[in-house]
Amino acid sequence: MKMPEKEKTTTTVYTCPMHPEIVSDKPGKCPKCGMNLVAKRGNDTKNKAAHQDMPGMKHDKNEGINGMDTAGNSTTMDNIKKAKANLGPIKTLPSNTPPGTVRYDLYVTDTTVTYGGKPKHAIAVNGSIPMPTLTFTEGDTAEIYVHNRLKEETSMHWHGLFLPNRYDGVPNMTQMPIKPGATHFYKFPVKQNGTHWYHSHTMLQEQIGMYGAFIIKKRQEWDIPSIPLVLSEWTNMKPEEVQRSLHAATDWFSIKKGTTQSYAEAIKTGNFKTKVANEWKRMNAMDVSDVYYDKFLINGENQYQQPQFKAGDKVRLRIANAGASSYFWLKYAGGKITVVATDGNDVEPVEVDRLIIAVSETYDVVVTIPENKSYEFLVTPEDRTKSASLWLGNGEKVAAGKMPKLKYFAGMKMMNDMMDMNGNMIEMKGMKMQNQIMDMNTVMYPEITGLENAKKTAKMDDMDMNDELPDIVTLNYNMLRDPKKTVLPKGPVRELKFDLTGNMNRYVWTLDNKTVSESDKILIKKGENLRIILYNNSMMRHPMHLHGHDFRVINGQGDYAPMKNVLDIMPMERDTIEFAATENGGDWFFHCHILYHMMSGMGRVFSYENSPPNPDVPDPKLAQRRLFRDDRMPHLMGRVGIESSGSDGQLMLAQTRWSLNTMWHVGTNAMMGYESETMLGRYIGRNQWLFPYVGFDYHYKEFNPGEKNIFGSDERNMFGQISNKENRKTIVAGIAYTLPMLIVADARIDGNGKLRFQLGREDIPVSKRLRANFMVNTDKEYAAGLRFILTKYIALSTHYDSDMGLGGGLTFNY
Ligand SMILES: [Cu+2]
Repeated sequence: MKMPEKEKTTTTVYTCPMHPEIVSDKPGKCPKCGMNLVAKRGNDTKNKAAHQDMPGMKHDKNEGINGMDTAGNSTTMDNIKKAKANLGPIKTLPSNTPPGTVRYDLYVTDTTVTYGGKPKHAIAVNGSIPMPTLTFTEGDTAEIYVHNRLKEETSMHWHGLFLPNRYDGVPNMTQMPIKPGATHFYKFPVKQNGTHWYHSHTMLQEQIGMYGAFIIKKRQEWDIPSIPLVLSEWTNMKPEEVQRSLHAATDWFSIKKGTTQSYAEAIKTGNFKTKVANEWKRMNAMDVSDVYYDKFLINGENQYQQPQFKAGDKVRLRIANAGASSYFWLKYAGGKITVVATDGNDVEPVEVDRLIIAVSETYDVVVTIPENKSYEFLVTPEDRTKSASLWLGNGEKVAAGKMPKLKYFAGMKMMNDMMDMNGNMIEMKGMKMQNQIMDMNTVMYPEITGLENAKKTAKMDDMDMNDELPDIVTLNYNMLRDPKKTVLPKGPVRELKFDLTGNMNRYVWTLDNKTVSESDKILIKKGENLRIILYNNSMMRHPMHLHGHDFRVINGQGDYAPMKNVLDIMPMERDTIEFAATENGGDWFFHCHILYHMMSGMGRVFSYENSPPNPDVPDPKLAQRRLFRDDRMPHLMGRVGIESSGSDGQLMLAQTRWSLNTMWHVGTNAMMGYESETMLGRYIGRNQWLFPYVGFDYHYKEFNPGEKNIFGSDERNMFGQISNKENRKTIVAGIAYTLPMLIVADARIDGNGKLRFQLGREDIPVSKRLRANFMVNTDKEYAAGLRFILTKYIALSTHYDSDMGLGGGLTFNY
């Protein structure tokens, strides 16, 4: 292939985005993770192709891999210059009403919606989902009456607003819950401007309709049309059931999404080794999001039309991600997206092809309608299962192009490499993972790394990959620059560090492995500056939100670091934020805004020292007890098999650390035996692999002298002790430990001094819907079974058990 002229003057080396120490003079695969190497040119290059140096790092190309936190500046400044020129001068108009009191009455009622094709319960405010857009102008005073017409408690939080603590709307923290039938009054001066939003902070109400836009216009505002866009998701499942299912580690959501990542799928795509390595590190299949949703919505509609625009019109979209757990990709069919604000704070305009909006973030963007056609503004959840669209303009439809499916096994391969055997994320040496600069998910994006199909990949390796790949500019936090200096006022600086931690399998999400109820409030002083360093040592990204304050996101923009109130932090990233403690007191929540992460305890409370008492929290002790209930809540789960040979099953009541578990095997006759074991135990450590327990074992089995199994007679166990299976009623104590390959080893001793050692594994993902399990122990018992999952709750099952023999039937899963 003839090389283009520009190529001859530059030196090209190939390196792995995940392993910068791997450098090669020709394209190929990384020996460490198998990822395609990407081209990285020498420093002299200024050609366009160099944009493609590293997926997700395009704006830092000139500086190579190291020091990229400060590097992208010149590229960002170029982008800002271009974006400003393209935006042109935008006329502003003064507000025609003087500052005054603006009153809203919000009536919260139960309602029924059919977003997911079936009538389901939801909550509306003034009959509307999303809740009505509340509009103010800077300098106004907000007076909002929330009338609770539900049969349950509620609350209202004004997300991103600076306000007196008692009006922040966190139940059992800044106020008591609004009782059914009661009205609560919120009043605060509107000191900011920009795009904000509001939502219920009570239980899971935010998932089923309690979210809306909160728009504050400047007194001198841009004279272009502006549309608030509230993004959300809908599931036909009750949110309480979603939450319980996540804790029960159901894989129903991945079956629905087609992301089981089973052994059959691994073998078929040549990823068997990857799958084994993944389970060896005790990981379950990973996804970028946890919940399956039936519909995605823009202002309550899947296809939202705004036909009034003509060629040349500019539109400001005020976008709030009100999804409970979905990040969204934003793409536009009519050209570049110009980002002008985030979380209600202006930024210098930058032009991008796409951006991801984290849960609870807001972005203001300006788009142009190029011709008299209808242009798609496409909203795609990060897992790319479905989408929602806004259509701007009238006429022939111009689609933005669906985003291709994620390459899950590529993601799994990367995760394997990033995770050590102790379940810690390995920090990349010499590589600053921060501010979304290097999107670690890039390995899963076919539009950047090429298709998963092996033939096509091989073909691409022969060519200059850079010319093949699309030049996609993706927004990251390093490109956000405040138009004014944002340095904090002088004051003492206190540094706090948090690791973001989690346990996917048990769905426990924490900071430093502690939930809100397991940790103390963090006392802060008015006048001091807080610098918070966050390290994401979990496998998911988390949108961390601070109530009542904006923070600086320390990026490459120096004194002009952007102000935000939500920080999206990707796995392995280490990000720094800082804020001035300027409030008059109170408790301010700092938490992950993924609703199900927050409810499991992922947060902390910042509390001003010597705060005046909050008149809306007359009994702080009671309030705290109720607040702590949220993440201490136990969840019930179970599995009951009804098969031809009898019944076996398990019921479990578990919370963050404790689990009460009862299991049984009941044969159809006494020769098969009846057994039940009840255990109470505590999960130890961040990974919760260790589980000491105490319990009670009842075993009755008629002794049959002729009976033998593959280990011989079960009259004695493998330690030579006489089995007491005929009639065993005894206390037990033991320790279970999760081994590589997710095999659980269990050693116990019973009240009669009998020892038992057991190995077993549940839920081996054989194929998309087929699960296998096995168990073997030193009492010469063994079992193996298969389940074919039909619905979330029902599976066809068969199993062989050394006591009960072969059986088949149904297994109910709860
Ligand atoms: Cu989270």
